Amino acid sequence: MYTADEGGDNEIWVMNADGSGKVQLTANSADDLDPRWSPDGTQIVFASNRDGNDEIYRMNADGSNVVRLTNNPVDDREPAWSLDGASVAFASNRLNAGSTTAGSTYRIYTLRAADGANVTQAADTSARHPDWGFIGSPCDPFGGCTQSQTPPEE
Ligand SMILES: [Ca+2]
Ligand SMILES: [Ca+2]
Repeated sequence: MYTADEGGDNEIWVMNADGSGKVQLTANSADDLDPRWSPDGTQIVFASNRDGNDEIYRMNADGSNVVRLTNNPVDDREPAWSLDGASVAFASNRLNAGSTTAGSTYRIYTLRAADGANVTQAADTSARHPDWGFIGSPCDPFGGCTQSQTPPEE
């Protein structure tokens, strides 16, 4: 899956690993960016400014059934599914989880993937480009790496 600007704005496409079978999933004059697969491969989250500013959206893997998960005048970008598919982390320049006022920095928030509810601030620190860690990883999704990563002994 990738984004491409072929006429003034970005669209989301999927293709096979060998480059065959290209399918365009979005078609509009706004920027559609940052697509990420759901863990089960059935849905995609992405960011788009189709409604005037950056919001988080979810759609089926074939581009159907687009659902807007955020709705506010601040920037919401860079979504990433949790490993259980229940939540989406994203970067926003809102002042705090409940605010619709833009601040001076981006922080990481999470919301419920089903409907965009339960917006929660993940960490009170300037951050962007969230992703989730795997269980057993030495790196917490938001807290950084807490264990030293030494090579396994022979
Ligand atoms: Ca577009
Ligand atoms: Ca927004």
